[in-house]
Amino acid sequence: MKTFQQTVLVITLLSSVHGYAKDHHHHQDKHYHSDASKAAKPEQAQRVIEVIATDDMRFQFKPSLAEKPIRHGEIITFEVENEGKVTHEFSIDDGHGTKMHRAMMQKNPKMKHTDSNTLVLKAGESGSITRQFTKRRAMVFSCNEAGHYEAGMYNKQQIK
Ligand SMILES: [Cu+2]
Repeated sequence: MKTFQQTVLVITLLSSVHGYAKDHHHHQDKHYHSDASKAAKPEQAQRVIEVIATDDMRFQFKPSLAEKPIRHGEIITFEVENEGKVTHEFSIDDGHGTKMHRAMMQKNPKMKHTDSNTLVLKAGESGSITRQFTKRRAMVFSCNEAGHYEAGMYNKQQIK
């Protein structure tokens, strides 16, 4: 009987630890971004890529990602300009991080971004972010304003 009670106690403890871990993970999802890139200072940047966001739901990269691919470890400043009449976002993450970010924005479209991997630009605004590409991973540059990603407002690049 004693053994049975001990077993029950152990199971109860294990399941509460598991429950805590799940809740904790869920809470973190709200601010989730992956470790695929990290914040860097503008003065550390090795080069600049200009990005233009437009209402036809496209980003234009200058130079283009195909022309000059981003390399593993590279530190890049993205100077982003919203030439459209609606708000656009420029967010850098891997596939999973981008998906989490989009799900969170669908739940709370008016959310304020404090993440260092995301710029939110109103019509005519410009801004910049500097990131280091720390993982050899498929990265996604995306706008997650409602419906924009679905309309094709993203670019992917495999970091080699
Ligand atoms: Cu957009």
